Amino acid sequence: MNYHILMAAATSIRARTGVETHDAAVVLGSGLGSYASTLKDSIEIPYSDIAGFPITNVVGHSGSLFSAPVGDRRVLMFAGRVHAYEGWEMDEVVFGVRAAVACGARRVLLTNAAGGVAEEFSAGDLVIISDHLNLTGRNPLVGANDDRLGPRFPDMTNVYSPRLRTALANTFREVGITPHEGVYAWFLGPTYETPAEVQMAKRMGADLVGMSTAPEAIAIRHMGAEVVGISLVTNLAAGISPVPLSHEEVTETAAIARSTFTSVIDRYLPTLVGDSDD
Ligand code: 8IG
Repeated sequence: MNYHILMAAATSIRARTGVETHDAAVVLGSGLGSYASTLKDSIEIPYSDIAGFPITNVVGHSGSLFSAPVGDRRVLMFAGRVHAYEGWEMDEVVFGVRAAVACGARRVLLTNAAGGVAEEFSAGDLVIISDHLNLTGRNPLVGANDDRLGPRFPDMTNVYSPRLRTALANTFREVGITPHEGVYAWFLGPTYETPAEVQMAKRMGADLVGMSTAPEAIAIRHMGAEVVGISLVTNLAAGISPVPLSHEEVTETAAIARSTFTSVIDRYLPTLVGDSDD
């Protein structure tokens, strides 16, 4: 990671927003990016205006960073993320969240669309990520460690903050939905898994399968900020589902789940920015 490019990105974000410190950040997953446009008094910065930022081009992934007030605090929201399966290097995949932490974000909510592996999950469920399995053999911290960002060998015991997960489960109950939790297995993609791979992941402890989130969680924890994650189960994983998987199914389910997702995020943002505790 080039430290100076990262600091230049943080400087661009500060300059474009006129906000010295953002308290938290949210990454919006596939089909969930439209949440950003519901933010009041937000400032939109196209990724192309941020120094060093990797630019997206995939259908269903727009590419802007939003800055918005939440009470007396500020949140950064990413509508569109870059994935390893598009050919981006690990440093590029985690660039945005690292820039957010460099802007002061102490807590980051990572959201994604994922395949459901656990028997109890149905398409449309929102699931709190309890932990992850990195099945890709890739890691954003490979290479020389920059001690200004974090330690060489970061502890991964509680990647997904127990405190933030408990608060998120309470938010789920408040909006009337079951607070499911699950382990997210990160696959490289872009193929969905074979049924045998889904069974492998399940036996290894996976409840969800997806192509994002874990590298960002690693990079954020490396920098010492807190992480919390939500998966929207947009499809049952291959072999769990009786029908073949399609990107259309994913976008349709995301559209149906959008209002519940919106209620959860609306209610959770004050906790995320730390309005209630510090
Ligand atoms: I949406 O079934 C979505 N993303 N790896 N497997 C993987 N990623 C996904 C899936 C899935 N569904």
